[in-house]
Amino acid sequence: QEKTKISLQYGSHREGKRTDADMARWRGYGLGQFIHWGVYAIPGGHWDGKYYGGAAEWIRSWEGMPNAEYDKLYKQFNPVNFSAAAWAKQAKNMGAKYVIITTKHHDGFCIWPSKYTDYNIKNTPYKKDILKEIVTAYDKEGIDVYLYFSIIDWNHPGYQAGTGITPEDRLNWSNYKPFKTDEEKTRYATFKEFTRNQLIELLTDYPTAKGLWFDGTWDGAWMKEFAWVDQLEKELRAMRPGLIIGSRFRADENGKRGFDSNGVLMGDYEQGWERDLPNSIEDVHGNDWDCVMTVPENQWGYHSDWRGYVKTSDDLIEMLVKSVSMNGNFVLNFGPDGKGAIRPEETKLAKEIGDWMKINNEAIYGCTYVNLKKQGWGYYTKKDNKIYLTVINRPINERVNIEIPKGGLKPIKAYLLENKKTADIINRGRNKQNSSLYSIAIPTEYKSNKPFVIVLEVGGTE
Ligand code: FHN
Repeated sequence: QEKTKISLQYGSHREGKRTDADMARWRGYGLGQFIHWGVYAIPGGHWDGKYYGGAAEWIRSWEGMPNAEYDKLYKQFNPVNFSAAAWAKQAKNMGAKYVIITTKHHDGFCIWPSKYTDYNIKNTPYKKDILKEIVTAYDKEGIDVYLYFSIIDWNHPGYQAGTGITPEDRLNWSNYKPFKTDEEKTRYATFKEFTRNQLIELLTDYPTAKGLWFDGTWDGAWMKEFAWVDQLEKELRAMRPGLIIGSRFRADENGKRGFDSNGVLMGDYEQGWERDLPNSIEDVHGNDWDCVMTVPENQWGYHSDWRGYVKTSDDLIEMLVKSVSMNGNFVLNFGPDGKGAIRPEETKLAKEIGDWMKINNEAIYGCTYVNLKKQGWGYYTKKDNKIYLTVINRPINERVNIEIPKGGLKPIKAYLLENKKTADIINRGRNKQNSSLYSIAIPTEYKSNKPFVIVLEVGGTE
């Protein structure tokens, strides 16, 4: 029985995927790069000789970090090792098709010379517009740029999450306490106007950016402004036809974010997969989505002392393929240091992923989900008449098994993507469910210490 729909004025304004060319391009990216860079890169997870175990970009919220000290750090921001061209080249070599850059994180520091606050790059010793340098360099490499923007802004005097709200309360919408006094309301009104101005400024001054990536929108006061935010979203979209905005921007009138009260996605793609991946295609409900992933467990900005498990390129390649196999993009985070250098661990990963992508990118770019039963060896992706089998766990019997239901596409030939060597297709008959069973024999002489791809050309039906 169909659930009755709640009538919503500020819910999602579209059902189903966007069908335009800009979104089709987004869908084909496969791999992206995230960059978290701001003044938090200077302390790099330490203050006054003490180690901060939280995410480095949150250090200002730590009791060991006096806010007044943090808010002065920008006076030292002088990234003498920064080269936008080098970053962009590295991203290109890794195989990234888009980049999401933090224009302003929760601390409120702007890497562009915003007219609306002095807390920006122009007032650092560096002075130059870093955002412009980044956008220009990535544009030049043909990598699409998306602007990360935090709604939470710890620096703006008008930013407040509600009456008498504690930092903990801020994380929970139900703790929201509406502003009581006119003074509070006026202050928040200035903050809204400031936010709107900055967003218009970004779209005006960086006209090649393809989209906005919002964060820090769980804030109760912001969510309460659902009608105003909805209007703002319309305004931004009207300013820039084709603009891509994910599901984090606004809440509906019942405080539902990401998905509205009817369970319909808000925005153009789902932004809920942070340091997490869906397990199966059912988990993504037919929506576009991206996964944003850190290299260590939970560090986005630069932390000089990564503790705990650090992902390997094999881990990350698996996540990339897994994402694409479920119609998602995979975005890997980088946290450059206070001088503008990308740390050696990240450079090594970028190189290893890039080496893999050079051989195997055909199994990633523009590829989609394949409706075949999941197998233990790895993941399927597909483009036109080719199904790509990315082998993560090489079977001990050197055979990659597949099962094709009656009416499914018929295998014609198989070969290794790396060297085009034929892989024999062994027909193992049908199972009880009448599906055709095949084994693809991995060519015996083929050795690989990385995940590898078998191309299966298909045609006709089983
Ligand atoms: O609090 C932030 C965090 O620092 C980081 O920017 C991530 C990236 O998706 N977003 C927030 C948490 O959702």
